[in-house]
Amino acid sequence: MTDENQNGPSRRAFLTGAGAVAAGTLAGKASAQDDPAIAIKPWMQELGDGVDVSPYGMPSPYEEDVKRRTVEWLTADPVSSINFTPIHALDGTITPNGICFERHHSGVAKVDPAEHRLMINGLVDRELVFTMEDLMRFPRENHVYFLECAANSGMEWRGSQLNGVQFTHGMIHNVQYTGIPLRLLLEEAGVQAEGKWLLAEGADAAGMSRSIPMEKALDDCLVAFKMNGEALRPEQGYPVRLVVPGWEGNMWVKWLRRLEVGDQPWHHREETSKYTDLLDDGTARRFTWEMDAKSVVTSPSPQAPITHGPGPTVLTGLAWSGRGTIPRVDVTIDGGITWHEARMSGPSTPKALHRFYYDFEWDGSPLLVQSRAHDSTGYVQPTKDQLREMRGLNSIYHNNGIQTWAVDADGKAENVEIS
Ligand SMILES: Nc1nc2c(c(=O)[nH]1)N[C@H]1C(S)=C(S)[C@@H](COP(=O)(O)O)O[C@H]1N2
Ligand SMILES: [Mo]
Repeated sequence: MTDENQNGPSRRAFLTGAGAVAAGTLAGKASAQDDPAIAIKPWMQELGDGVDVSPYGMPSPYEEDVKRRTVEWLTADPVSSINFTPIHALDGTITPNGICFERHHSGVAKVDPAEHRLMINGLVDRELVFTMEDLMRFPRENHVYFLECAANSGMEWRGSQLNGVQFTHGMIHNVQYTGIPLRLLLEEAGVQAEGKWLLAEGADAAGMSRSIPMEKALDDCLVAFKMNGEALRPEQGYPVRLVVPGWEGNMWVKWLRRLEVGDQPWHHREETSKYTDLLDDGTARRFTWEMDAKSVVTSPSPQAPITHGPGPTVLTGLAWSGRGTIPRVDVTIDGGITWHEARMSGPSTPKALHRFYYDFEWDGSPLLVQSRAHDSTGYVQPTKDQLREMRGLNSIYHNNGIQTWAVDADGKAENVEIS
């Protein structure tokens, strides 16, 4: 095939329409003269690596920037810290295992699955201890769910602060879990009539624990051992973690070792001193488990500027709700003067990430980009001002306010606040 056949004007005109050519809005080059890179390249003239050079494959070295990142000043020590998913660089809805954000209270526990046990005790007919092999004999299910730390966007509560969607919204991941309905394990133990609460406890040195109401435990929680088809990563709780769909990430206990049935909540650290919201009147919101609907534009954004100049431009982002699906996302590029309904693409399943696109002709003028999610309960994502009106200025957790990116005429984007 000649260059003419691949990139010739006639084929271009066929693909994009004569009108588009006349308007000068092509997203490609007209001919080989315009782009010498079409020439033969070294990799076309030599053999590549054989199979098995990397028995467990890694991304292309050209993608090395697509990685988890932390913010040094956020925490005093990396064993009780957090990093962020590079959502600015991802597409679709599934988060690859190696770049799911991590949040640990005492580092990544090094659990030997052969020695690991899961115990059920408390108000049950039979206290039970399961090996991993025992767990594998229960019927299992597959579900895709997002996990969002309640502190996601927490640093943005009082105003725009961190310049990148990875840092403002990257305490989130969305993977397919394989796990056992928690209900089946509880039925095996026989929950007694007074058993209204469940304490889930981890096998890490922090022994992190949370109280979960029994209705939720019997509803859609999973005891999961696989993510995206392979074993959980150590960072995500290998060999077994609790999945609490739609609810704040803190409850998704990793390295799960104990489930205690009780008649009331335990009021442990993570549900008193942490993961509560101090209101202006001095009282605190507690047990705010469900993650409210939220969305964000991932590109353009500070780490994903527009580099191609004016013309056809793809705006994209993520939306989610702890209460169901996201039937609709609105997008504005003029700071909310006009809104456009985004195009949803990909599976729309409850309590999972949704992907949206808005394809537009950028005229090269500065933009104020925002997105606004509507969930299947009719709830609409609030502005940051509306949130602050309801909850005051002391909050950190549960910031689901609308995010704004200011894009300048060069396509560079910055974190700003306009409402
Ligand atoms: N055992 C244990 N479970 C835990 C934690 C922990 O430190 N120890 N951190 C919690 C918090 S605060 C969050 S947000 C999620 C993070 O899950 P991830 O590391 O898979 O992103 O795990 C939760 N489960
Ligand atoms: Mo968290």
